[in-house]
Parts: sequence; C-alpha cells; structure tokens
Amino acid sequence: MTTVNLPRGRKLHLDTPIIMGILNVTPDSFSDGGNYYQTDSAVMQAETLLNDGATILDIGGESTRPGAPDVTLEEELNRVIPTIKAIRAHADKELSNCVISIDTSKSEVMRQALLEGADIINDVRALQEPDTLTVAAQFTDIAICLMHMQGQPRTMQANPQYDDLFADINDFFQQRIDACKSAGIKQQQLILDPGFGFGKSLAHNYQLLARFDEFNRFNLPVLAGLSRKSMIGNLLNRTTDERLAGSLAGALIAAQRGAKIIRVHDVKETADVLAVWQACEQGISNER
Ligand code: 7PJ
Repeated sequence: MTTVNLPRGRKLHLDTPIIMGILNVTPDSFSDGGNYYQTDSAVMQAETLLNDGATILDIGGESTRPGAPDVTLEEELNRVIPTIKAIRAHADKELSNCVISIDTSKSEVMRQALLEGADIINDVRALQEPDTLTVAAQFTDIAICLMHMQGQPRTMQANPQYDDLFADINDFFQQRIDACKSAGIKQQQLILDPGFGFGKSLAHNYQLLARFDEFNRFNLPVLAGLSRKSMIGNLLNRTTDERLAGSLAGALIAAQRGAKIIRVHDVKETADVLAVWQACEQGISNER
C-alpha cells in the first residue's frame, strides 16, 4: 500500500503524505483566474510547483467548479495535451521526469494524455463516462484516482442529501473498485477520494474530514482535496484568495487522519506544514 507502481518503472512512495500540485489550464478556473492558459506559463507554473515540493502535477483542462460551463473535447485537448508534451520534452530532467496526473473524465483526453506520458488518471467521475474503463485498462501501471461525487458539477451543491454519508461513499468506492477489476484494472492501481465539495453540504464536508481515517478500510491510498474550497470559504466567510490558512489546517488534519496524497494550490506552504508535522512524528519516535 505504501508504494504505487507507475509507468516507466517509477514508483510513488507514500510512507509519508505527498503533495499533488494543481495545474489548471482553464480560462475560467475560479482560483487562478485562468492565468496559465498558455502552454509557456503552464510549464513555468509546473516548474514552480515542483520546486515548492509537489511530487505530482495534476493537469486539468475542465473546470468542475459548481456551475462551471461544460468544456468540449477539442477545447479540453487543446488545453492539456500541449502542456503535457511541453513538460515531457523539457530540457530540465526534474521537470520532464515528473509524475503527471491528468484531471479529466473524458476517455479521449485520458487516452491522448497517457500516450503523451501521463502517469495517473484523476477522474472526478470515477471512470463512469463512456469508454473510460476500457481506455484506463489499456495502459499498464498507471494509477487511477476514483473520486466520489453526488450529482453533476452544475447542480451538485443545490441540496446534497445522504441516508448515511460514509456508507454511501464506501458503497460507491466498492462498486467502482469492482467495475475497475472487471475491466482488467488491478486493485493496486487505485487511489480513493471522498471528493470534498462534490455534492456535499458544509456539514458533510466536515464530517468527512473528521472521520477521514474511515476510508483507509480499503487498504488503498486516499487523496484529500480541499484546497481553497467553499468548505473553507463558507466556514470562515473568506474569498478564494483568503483561504490559505484554512486550507493548510484542512490539509494537516486530513494527513493526520491518513490521507496519503494532498491535492493543493499552495504547494510551498503545505510542504512546510507537513514537514513540521513529520519532524514532530520523528521526535515522538526518537523518544521511544
Ligand atoms: C478535486 C479534484 C478533488 C480530486 C477538483 C477544485 C475543484 N480531483 N479536482 N479531488 N477537486 N481527485 O480544485 O476546487 O477534491 S477541481
């Protein structure tokens, strides 16, 4: 469980939590304002995220922010494929060899991204869209993040309701794990994510955070993504660019409750927080 194999013989070491840095290549991304639409600036941003301490770059061309417009296949490809190509072709080896995750729900975006060297599929729709299971099964040693969402991005925050929040999410995970296995994907390739903010009320989100460790029952790595989300903003009454401290608190709590991958915008600050926590853990074990 602590190591996940990736293409080209590489591995993700998850003994301690690692950081997935968000690289949005969208003109309407709510927190970056679409600053990285151009490939050049996306590559520069990729370099910064890695230097700041990210292990994975999560490249996304579709905004799944509540109410965001749908993106056509062509548009999404035009955003993410040139970015992946430019990173893989870069002279800086640390950059060209980095672990790339493709944040998409479309099978053709997955296919082209994986052909260009993406290592991880990060799908907020958990491989439920047409042909996605088939495409994912065709690539050896990729990792796949299956995220839970209730409803669809456009309407999911209208009135989310659950009979039993944890049972519903765990049932969903089991069903998607089974679907992946039936398609020929190995269980060890999978990462789970309860999906903060995706069809969840403020109360639901904090229940998830409080009992995040319950998702460890599958013996698969669990990812936490709450960076700058409304669960921080609505709790604190903060605009998107005032959510750093709240996001850091959330990241630390998730990590302490077993999250192995922390998906964030603010990589440098999150790396500092995790390093202080890890030093403390070391201090505790050195005392024994
Ligand atoms: C998540 C994501 C998340 C995973 C987004 C945002 C919205 N992928 N993609 N988990 N959120 N796996 O970053 O605010 O929570 S897009």
